[in-house]
Amino acid sequence: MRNIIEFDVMDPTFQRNPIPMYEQLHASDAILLDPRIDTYFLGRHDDVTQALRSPAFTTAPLATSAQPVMGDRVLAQMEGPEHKAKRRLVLSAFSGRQNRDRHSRIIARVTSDLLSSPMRHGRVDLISDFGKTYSMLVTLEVLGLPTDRHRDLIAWHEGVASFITSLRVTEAQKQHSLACSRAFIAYLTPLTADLRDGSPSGLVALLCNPVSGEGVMTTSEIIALVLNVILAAAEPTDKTLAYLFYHLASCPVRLERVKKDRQLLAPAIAETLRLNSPVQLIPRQLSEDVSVGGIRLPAGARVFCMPGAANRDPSVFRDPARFDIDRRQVTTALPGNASAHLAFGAGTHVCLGAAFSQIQLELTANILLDRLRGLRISPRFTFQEEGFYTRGPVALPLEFEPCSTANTPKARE
Ligand code: 2IO
Repeated sequence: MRNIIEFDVMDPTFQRNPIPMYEQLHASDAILLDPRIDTYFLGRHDDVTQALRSPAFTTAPLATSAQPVMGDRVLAQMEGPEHKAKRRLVLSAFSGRQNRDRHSRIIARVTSDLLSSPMRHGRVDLISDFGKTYSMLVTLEVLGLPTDRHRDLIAWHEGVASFITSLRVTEAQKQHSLACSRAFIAYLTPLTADLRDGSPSGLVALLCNPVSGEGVMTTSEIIALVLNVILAAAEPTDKTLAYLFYHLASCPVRLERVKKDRQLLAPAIAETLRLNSPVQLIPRQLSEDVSVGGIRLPAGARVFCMPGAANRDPSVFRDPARFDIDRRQVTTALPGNASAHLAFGAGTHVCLGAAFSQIQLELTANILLDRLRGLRISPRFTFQEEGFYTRGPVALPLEFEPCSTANTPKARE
């Protein structure tokens, strides 16, 4: 019998570690309800799949949680032909041989450049010394935007992202996020205007100069789409990379295995995304009464899908808390290998950057594994995570053999 468990999503114990609550949800086949914010939380794999695939679960909440800081609607808010056309346009900048080659060159160069200083010192914090800058630089270059202001953009990104990913914001936080959003938009606006009649490579140029009859977009539509892609590409990337290296470096046998057989990187990334989904919440709102596992949720109800919980559903993933690169088989008819995870969502709004992120993470992880000899997590470090909407390691200090000149093709400082 399915039931409803009431909980407090703001409870610090839950936010520090949501996994016991996920386990409780699975043990009793429950749906969670936070009566304080009148919102249901789905964490079973089949419930989350149903919600993400059903048009009755609309993306209306984004109008208040994202649009104010994006300046216009994001892709996830669109439906029908408009969604199809714009999604296809953005996707076209990420697919095809030429784009992939260009992206790979960018990713390899940014990774090498950012490694040159850590290589000399034999240490790097994968979040603060590498990941945050790396994810912003790769995103900007792929989009075809200049990188000289990347430090400002990282700060504005944080302000904008915190608005979207906070379940409750104080007035001061809101004002800060809105100020970051204004600064970001003011920075992007003249850049896109300049690109309107040029044709350098990258998504931004493509959005500014649509070739087909898919309609010319207004400036605020273009900026919101660009911001959407910047956020979606930058926010989860450093987190996933750090989780991946945590899972590798914390287990020397596993690290050696992956170093020797790089084919294992793809399943290691999938397993990382399953076990430590960087996006833990996906908001929806019901356009009509819907039954989820026999429980009737009323029209208008707000719902959060919890991919991080669905990815630990024991009816799909055997021994779900275990990091298992060889994960293949299942306990039910569902596929159950790590790629059955819902970290990229599902349905029409499934992450359009999923394939790009796979290439990005694999390429960068390969370079890190090649260059960082004797890789280990710094002793005395205690692993901690933060965030509940987007979640990631607070830090990941790594140590390795310093290397003065070899393998540092371009020392840039
Ligand atoms: C930017 C949470 C970083 C998306 C979002 C308002 C829309 C959408 C997502 C992901 C990741 C972000 N939502 N990407 O969950 O584009």
